[in-house]
Amino acid sequence: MVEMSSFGCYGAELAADEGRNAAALAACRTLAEELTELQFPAPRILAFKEGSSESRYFVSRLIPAHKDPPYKQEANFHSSKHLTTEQWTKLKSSFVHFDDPSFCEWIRNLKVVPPEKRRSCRRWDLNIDLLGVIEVDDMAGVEQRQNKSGGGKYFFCSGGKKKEVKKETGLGLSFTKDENFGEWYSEVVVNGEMIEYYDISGCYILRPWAISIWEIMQTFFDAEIKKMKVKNCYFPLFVSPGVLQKEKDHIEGFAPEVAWVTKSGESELEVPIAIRPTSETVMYPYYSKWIRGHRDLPLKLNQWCNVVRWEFSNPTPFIRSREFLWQEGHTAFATKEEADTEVLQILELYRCIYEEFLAIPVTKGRKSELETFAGGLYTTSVEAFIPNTGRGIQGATSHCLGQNFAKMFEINFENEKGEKGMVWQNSWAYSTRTIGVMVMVHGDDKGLVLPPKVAALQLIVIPVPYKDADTQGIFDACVATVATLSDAGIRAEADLRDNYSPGWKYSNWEMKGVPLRIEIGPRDLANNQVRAVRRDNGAKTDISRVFLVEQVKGMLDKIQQNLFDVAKQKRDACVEVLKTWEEFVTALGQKKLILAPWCDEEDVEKDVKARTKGDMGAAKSLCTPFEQPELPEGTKCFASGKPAKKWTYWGRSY
Ligand code: 87F
Repeated sequence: MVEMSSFGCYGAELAADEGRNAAALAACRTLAEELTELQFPAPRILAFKEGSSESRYFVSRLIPAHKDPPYKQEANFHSSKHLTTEQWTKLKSSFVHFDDPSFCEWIRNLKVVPPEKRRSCRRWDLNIDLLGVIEVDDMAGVEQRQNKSGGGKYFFCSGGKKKEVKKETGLGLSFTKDENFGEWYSEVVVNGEMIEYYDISGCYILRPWAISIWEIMQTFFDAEIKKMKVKNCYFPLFVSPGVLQKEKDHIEGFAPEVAWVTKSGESELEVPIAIRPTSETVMYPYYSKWIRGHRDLPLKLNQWCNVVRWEFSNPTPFIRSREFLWQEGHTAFATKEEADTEVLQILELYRCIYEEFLAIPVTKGRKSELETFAGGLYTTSVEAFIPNTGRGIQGATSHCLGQNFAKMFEINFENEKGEKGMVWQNSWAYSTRTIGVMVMVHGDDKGLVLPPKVAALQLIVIPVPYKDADTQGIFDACVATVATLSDAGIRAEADLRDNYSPGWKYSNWEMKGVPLRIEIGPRDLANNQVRAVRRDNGAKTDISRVFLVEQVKGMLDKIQQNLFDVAKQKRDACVEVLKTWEEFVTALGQKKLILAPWCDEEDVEKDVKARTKGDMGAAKSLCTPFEQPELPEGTKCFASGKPAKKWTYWGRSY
């Protein structure tokens, strides 16, 4: 049989009636063809090798999309908006399941190009697309169709349909941010080496380039909360069902997202155990045990950990993944005042992470009743906005839980006077979502754009030796430049690889978003200078090596500031202040971030959601900003016509 170990594990899931793996593979390929032709989320497959990341990427991208019914695909993939009715009809009619035997038909017609033949031809000359590469030990299965036998690498091709050919180097993006934001994002996070797709939908490998950003934010935040006397701890990943369900309000709406372990090896667990989606119910039984008297308060704990939420809507790296990293802070106080104060202190740290580290403007505010964490008293958040999609995104939350959990978990204490009381609690978190927001806001058609404050590498030095140049002298200058900058605390490295051209290196580091590039060529060497090129705006400056450190520091600060300014300008340009329902509907259609006067009634928000329901998702309140514009007497709610109580941000959101 044809061995296709890269698909072996998907085989079961994708199996068709005949020739399980072959059919599954064929199904994948047919679908890839159809979907990519219609600009669907499947990447354009040139080739994938056994067990390669490409094959995993392909399957992990394709499976979730393919299993969605057409209306859902339509909603989830922006590109589908551009399809004509005809294309839609074609797509819908071609929407067949993997277990449809019609796929088997296709593999029979598939052109199998054996290794010898392929070596002698140039793929693009033949105008064929290479759909896959499989290693085979025994060609019995293929023999029937090709009358050919033998092992080796076989190439599956489909004819015709010429698409744009990407350079063999793998550099460059095939989608632009404006034309196809969703595909652009997926490509940027992979090509920028932030993530790798994984074969479990909604789970992603976070590569060092992403983790280094996370660590920089973590170092800042961890030091700040320690100043506030918060201590780190670690609670187990697993939750027993009884404890998880103790706070009913809290878990009710979330229950479908809780993942459970039901087996060990082949035997069923007597009692299944949940994987933490958040740790209130994990931690609070112990708060009850540890808090006895007022001297045990405040209790301020934080943990850096992963959580699992089995989401069903369109997964997106960093933004909506089934497992993510976060910090969760859980604090308990004797008084509400202390809790209130802390909610805002933490919110300010979140603003700082977004605005000062990630260079992303955010709005601080309070969530509506409908959006408040069930089981809590009130929720505050920092809200960001993605201009390209016209969607708001909750950046981080800081909740005052009031005494609800204290009641459930009996977290009581005795005050100085010997009176019994219940604690006041807060919980707060930010997650790896921050990184996704950063990519979406700053990235461009060349790839990632990292703000200097969070970039693992702030500066890359690239030697540019010409034919007869003093190559050694140039390399030495690069090494010396890195040493000088590193000594001054700048995160710098030289790219001295000799198997890549300077041009290739430029593109590579642009893709990875390094804020500043320094080029050193013969002319620079002669003039004791370097050439600096900014990633954010491409500006080039010659810098004397005498003033290197000051100049570079100045430039990095400017880049950081400019990224924030540009992002703020773009966001502000999307804000629409309006007062009527008609204006609201129009603005929503124009992907605006809406600021409108609202009566602040839960039923009215529900009504807004119901009235705006559609393929793109309903509109909802994002937050009521703490900074309120003046609300003139007699102003009416945009949605209900009742007297307005406050200005609130509205929009579609992630
Ligand atoms: C999903 C499944 C189960 C969100 C969930 O925001 C439970 C939950 O409780 C859940 N998704 N939430 C709300 C989390 C609230 C809160 N927890 C601590 C935070 C900050 C940190």
